[in-house]
Amino acid sequence: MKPVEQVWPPDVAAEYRAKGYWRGETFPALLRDRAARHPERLAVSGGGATWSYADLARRAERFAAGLLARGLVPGDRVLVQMSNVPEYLSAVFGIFRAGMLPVFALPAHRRIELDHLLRKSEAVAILTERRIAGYDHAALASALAGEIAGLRHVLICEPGQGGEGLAGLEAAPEERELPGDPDPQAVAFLQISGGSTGLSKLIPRTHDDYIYSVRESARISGLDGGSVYLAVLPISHNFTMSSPGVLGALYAGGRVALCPDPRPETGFRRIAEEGVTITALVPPLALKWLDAAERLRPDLPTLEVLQVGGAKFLPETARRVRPVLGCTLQQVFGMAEGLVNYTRLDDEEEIIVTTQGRPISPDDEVLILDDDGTPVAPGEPGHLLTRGPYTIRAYHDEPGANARSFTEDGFYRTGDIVRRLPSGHLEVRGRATDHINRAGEKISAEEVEDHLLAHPQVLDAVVVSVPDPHLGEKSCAFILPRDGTAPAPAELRRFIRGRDIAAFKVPDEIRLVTSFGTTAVGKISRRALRAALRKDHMEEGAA
Ligand code: OOB
Repeated sequence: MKPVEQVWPPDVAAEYRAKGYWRGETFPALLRDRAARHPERLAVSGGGATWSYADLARRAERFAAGLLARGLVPGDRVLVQMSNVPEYLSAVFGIFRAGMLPVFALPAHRRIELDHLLRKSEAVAILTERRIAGYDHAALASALAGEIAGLRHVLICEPGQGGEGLAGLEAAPEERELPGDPDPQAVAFLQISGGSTGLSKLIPRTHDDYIYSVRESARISGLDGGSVYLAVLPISHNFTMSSPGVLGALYAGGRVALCPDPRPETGFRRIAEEGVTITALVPPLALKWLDAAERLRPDLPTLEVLQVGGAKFLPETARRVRPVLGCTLQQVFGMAEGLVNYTRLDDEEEIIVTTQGRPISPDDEVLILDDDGTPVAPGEPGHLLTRGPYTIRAYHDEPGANARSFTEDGFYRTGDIVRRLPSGHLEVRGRATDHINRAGEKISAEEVEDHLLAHPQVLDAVVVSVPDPHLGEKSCAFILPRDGTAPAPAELRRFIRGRDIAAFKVPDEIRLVTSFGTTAVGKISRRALRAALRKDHMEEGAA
């Protein structure tokens, strides 16, 4: 197995420790500590469960013992594909407790994505639910285990009433010796990148760096022991997990409430039932919730903060949050690779509605550069590069991508175009790389193009993002057919679905073209071609 690591230069690491950013906390120790401090306090509610901190810690230990009893060993990687169920938390903390590393997949992922993540992480086990939203994940997991030699364990959670879905996978902790706490500098888990080129990359995050971002995020978002965080977005996404998310709520000794689906009616009901104080949405969902709240006038007196992030939230919509929902908006601009920016709860309303916040840490270094790599004048837009105490220096096992995505002195090239206000707040202006941000889900144009090119009647394909009033952006595929035998768009869509990829990657719009315009393929870069086609599409829309 290839070792997973995340290494900062020794002098930089020493400085982060000296400044108190990295405190040697680890996930197993964190849960044990909270369970000792306030064992009876509620930690998780929803999906039939009401678990105290002691319950959660006990369940995590039982699951850890179950993993060891099956023959998994510390250091093993376990791919987790679960929805917003309570068992997600006991499983993930159980994997940490067993000294193993979770690899986080999204419920929307299908064979192609899972196959890639499993192979790349060399996972020995996959943990998933029998069904999520009607899809048979157990069948897919078994099929993958038949094909990938190293994948030896298929672990199926059967969520039901009372959060007993992992019962069949547990063992008595007395019978298995659980390992000691991990090295805080060791990698705790593998998160996945949005990925602008091809398939997702694996992001190794350490206990020290991630817990620093969780601790500060919880503070910035005002979490304490009385906070109730409602998890609406997919729980394994970095935003829901740690900004401050479910981990921030547990760090602060508050409670995680689970939301079974993201519809506004469900969300309003859960907020009222649980006394939710903070929740997080992507912009298209926030828009739906605002429209629904104007209609339904829900009574949400406990809700203090609505976080919105993952994609650009337009000021017109942002302005409606306070009057309509009666809470403070917090914009969040983050990335699984590290850097997270927040508007502060006491920022002026104008800053809150027009910017995407400022970094967590005084040691988040932010560079804004022009195309030639020279810093732009203050206030001008440019490419955002960053490094700091919780931003990775490398992806796992990706020499090519690492050379492209990081500068020699360790800055991560985010691919985002931003400008910085005198206050340090960033305004996201766009993106330099070719991914589509569809309602917060990142889609690599290149990845979808590769699937389209596999169709026998497709000579070439170019996928671009186009603005959409509901999703923020949607994907449009321009298809150059082979020898005049054009495939019907519906047939192409069926073909892509049949490729077993996440449904959000299927192009929203498919256009057949006889050429890619004046821009001859091969003569200009695909990036320029994508830009030209996007422009054509938008001008047509405007005409
Ligand atoms: C979050 O993480 P990822 O890794 O799914 O996506 C990161 C990318 C950013 O580079 C940027 O292009 C975009 O998503 N993005 C935003 C944004 N928040 C993220 N673009 C405009 N405005 C925003 N507020 O999406 C993520 C991770 C942690 C917290 C929040 C979001």
